[in-house]
Amino acid sequence: DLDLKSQLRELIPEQQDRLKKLKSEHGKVQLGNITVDMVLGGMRGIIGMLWETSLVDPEEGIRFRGLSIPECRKVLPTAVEGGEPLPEGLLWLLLTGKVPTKDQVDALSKELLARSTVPAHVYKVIDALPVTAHPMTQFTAGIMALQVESEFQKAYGNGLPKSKLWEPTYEDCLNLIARLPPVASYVYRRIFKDGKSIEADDSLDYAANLSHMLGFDDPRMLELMRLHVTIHADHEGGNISSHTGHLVGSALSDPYLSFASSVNGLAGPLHGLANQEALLWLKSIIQETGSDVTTDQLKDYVWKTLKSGKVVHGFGHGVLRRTDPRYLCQREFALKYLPEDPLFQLLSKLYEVVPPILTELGKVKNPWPNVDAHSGLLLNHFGLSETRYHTVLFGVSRSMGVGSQLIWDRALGLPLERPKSVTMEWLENYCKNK
Ligand code: CMX
Repeated sequence: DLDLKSQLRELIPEQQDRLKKLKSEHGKVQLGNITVDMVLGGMRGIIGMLWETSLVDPEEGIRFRGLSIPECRKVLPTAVEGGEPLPEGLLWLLLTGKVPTKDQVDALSKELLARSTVPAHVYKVIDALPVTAHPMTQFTAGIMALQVESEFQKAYGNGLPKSKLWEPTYEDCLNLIARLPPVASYVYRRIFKDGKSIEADDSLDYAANLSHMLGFDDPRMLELMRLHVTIHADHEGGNISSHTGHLVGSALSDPYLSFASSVNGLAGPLHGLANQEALLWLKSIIQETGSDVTTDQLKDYVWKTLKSGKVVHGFGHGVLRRTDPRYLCQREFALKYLPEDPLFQLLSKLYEVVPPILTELGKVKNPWPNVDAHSGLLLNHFGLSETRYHTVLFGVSRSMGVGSQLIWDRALGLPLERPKSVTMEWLENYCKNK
């Protein structure tokens, strides 16, 4: 069957039963102890959320519905033989837990294209902002403007019962995912290309069209965009953009409202904006030292960055404890397509130099590089050199993960999220009495 929604309609009742059984049979099983450190430490290590579409193992990295990135690159349908996965295939996998056929992926590509018309007022909202506004600000403003067409908000207002709310959620999420490439590329062309926007090409898949509308038609860039969207789509539930989307959605805010919140979280430099910061940092090294930088010069530069009170963007992680597989597959891509790129060669050197220095600090739990160390230089290589724009592409990709989980949140009838907070006084008193 080529229709994604009817596949979901079949899957949902069995997953609802599974959740009911889990609750009734194991509802009282303990999952660990919460310490004061965890409460003060950004809730690290607290298991507190259901997230069906993916799971991060600290050593191994992300698995989308059980499949690692190398496995996804092997089994998901591609546009080019032996090439990068089509993100539509990942979306299908995230939503159904099943690897789609090429025909199913092609049908989903067409469905997304059919849903991709952006109402004119969205562009007017973006145009009302100064052209100097950060691309992420222009992008979220565009998402908020898309919200006007929310089917969820309409259906909720008309009293649609809770058991059916997943349907307008599905409609909104697919429309949102479909409309982000034209909105994102509009922002790019407005800021950097004198506002000359480019129409979608009906013959292209989702990521290729995104690249095309940005103005990049090199087949290697199309492959890069397919890889980029696939690996940035989802990273379990606790990271800021995913968690925010899920949290806001739990108030039954519609998918546009929820996802705009995700993107605002992604715009922080410790999260998605790290890809901008990491590339600016690489470029600053070359500017200051030239591209024939020695290992000792690099060590000095890293220490200088740290001593000035900055973090080394693109390194470290809240959950991972090894090199991010999203970094590794981008490295593979670079080795295949751009081994001579000076920024890539610099990053390869930093891959040796930075981890021992971060380890020496004695406090960094993971000295290894993450996804954001690598993505910017690949885009830069093919001409998308406007670093400030890069996080927008992370945002387009993240809609697939956040959107898929939102559909399941409503299908499973997950409740309002509302963890308990306490004051310092409360903690002091509690600990005194222990
Ligand atoms: N450079 C310098 N210091 C770092 C560091 C880095 N790359 N990574 C961690 N540290 C520091 C922290 O700032 C913290 O210092 P303080 O105790 O003085 O505040 C200490 O080491 C302990 O932090 P941690 O437990 O190892 O890491 P957290 O879980 O608190 O934070 C992260 C994780 C990603 C925010 C952090 O590693 C970081 O700031 N990295 C650089 C920014 C970055 O690349 N972010 C992108 C992550 C991926 C993504 O979400 O897109």
